[in-house]
Amino acid sequence: MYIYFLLYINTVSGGVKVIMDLFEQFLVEPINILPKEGEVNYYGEVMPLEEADFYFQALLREVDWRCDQAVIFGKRIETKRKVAWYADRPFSYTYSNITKYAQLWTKNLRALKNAVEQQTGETYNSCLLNLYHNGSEGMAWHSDGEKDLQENGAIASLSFGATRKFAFKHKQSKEVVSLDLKAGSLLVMKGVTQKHWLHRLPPTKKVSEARINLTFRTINT
Ligand SMILES: O=C(O)CCC(=O)C(=O)O
Ligand SMILES: [Mn+2]
Repeated sequence: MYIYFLLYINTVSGGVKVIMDLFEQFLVEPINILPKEGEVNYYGEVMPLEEADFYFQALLREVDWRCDQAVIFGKRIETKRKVAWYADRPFSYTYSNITKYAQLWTKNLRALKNAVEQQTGETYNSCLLNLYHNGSEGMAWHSDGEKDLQENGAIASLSFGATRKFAFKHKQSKEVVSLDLKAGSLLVMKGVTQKHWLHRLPPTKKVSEARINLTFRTINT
């Protein structure tokens, strides 16, 4: 697989240092981008751009996209970002205090799930999908520690569409590690990552195109 990315570390003083600048190099093994207390394995782009474009268009068209709802300080809010949830069975899943029911895999989602399972050597029974219409939509700092999720289970993140920056922040030291996620790239968070690190998709004025992200997860059943 080919990788093409920049990895930045924000020093505690706020300075940004480029620690890696790899262009189109063959990546035999994924690399763990976290310096400590967790594992975030970056696989780079795992499919050709034409295939990533095909899935972006297909998912845009066929997924049952809905506004996300969350209850924050007792108030129900709706996000501009759209979400969907697909799984092996119509599991219920509680996320931001709202219970949702999964739909069954489409042919394309099942193909992507199988490919990601092969690539990562893990299995997943569900997928949370996010559609960001442009750079004004993002996701705030959080960790994926909902009680319905398998503890320390692998979460595989596959991206399509616009390139967006994705960042991790250590809960104690506040150290930040970030990278650009391009169309067709795969990243896997596992082990104690969610205990020690937050992650976010920062909003940006620089991006006007849409992005779709799929996170394959294992829900306790
Ligand atoms: O859009 C992304 O890359 C990440 C989404 C995410 O963190 C989540 O759905 O929990
Ligand atoms: Mn997340």
